Amino acid sequence: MPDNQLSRVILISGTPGVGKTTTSNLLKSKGYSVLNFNDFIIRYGLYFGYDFSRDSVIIDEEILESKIRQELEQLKGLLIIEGHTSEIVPKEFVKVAFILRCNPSILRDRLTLSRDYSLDKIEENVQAEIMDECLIAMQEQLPSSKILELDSTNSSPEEIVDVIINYIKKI
Ligand code: DAT
Repeated sequence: MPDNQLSRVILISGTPGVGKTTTSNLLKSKGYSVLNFNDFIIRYGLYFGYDFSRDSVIIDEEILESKIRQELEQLKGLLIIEGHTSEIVPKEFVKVAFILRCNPSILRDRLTLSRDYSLDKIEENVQAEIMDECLIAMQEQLPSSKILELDSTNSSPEEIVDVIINYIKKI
C-alpha cells in the first residue's frame, strides 16, 4: 500500500499515572478518534493470561500486532492510540509517539490518590518511570525523530493537549 494511503497514527504512551487517559479524553472531547489500546486487547481477547502481581493482562505481541495491523489497513485518516504497550503498533502507520513523563515523587502521589494499587504496584510503576521503561520500549521500535517526550509534572492536561494538537496540525 503506498504510504499516503495508510492511516496516520499518533501514539500516546507512558507509565501508568502520567496522564494518558486524561489527555486522551480531552482529545476525544475535541473530536479526535482515540483508541484505548488496553480496551482493544480485551475486546478481541488478544491476551493469554492475567498477571495478578502487576494487575495487567499478559499479551501475545505477535497476535496483537497482526490484529492492529488488520484494523489500521481498513482505516483512513488520523487515529490516536493510547496505552503503555502501544509501541506494538506497526511503525509504518506511526507518525509520532508522545511519551508522557512525570516526576517520580509526583507520580507516586498521583497513583496513591487515583488508584486502588498496592504499595508494591505503586513502587513498581515509580521505578518503571525512573528507569525510562516506556521510552526505551518505544525507542526499540521507532527512530528518535518520531518520539517526543512531554513532561506532565507541571503542565496541565490542557497544555499537553495543545502541544499534541499543534503537532497534529502540521502532519
Ligand atoms: P494514565 O492514563 O497514564 O494511567 P491518568 O490520566 O489516569 O493516567 O491520570 C492519573 C491521575 O493523574 C489522575 O488522577 C489525573 C491526574 N493527572 C493526569 N494528568 C495530569 C496533569 N497534567 N497534571 C496533574 N494531574 C494530572
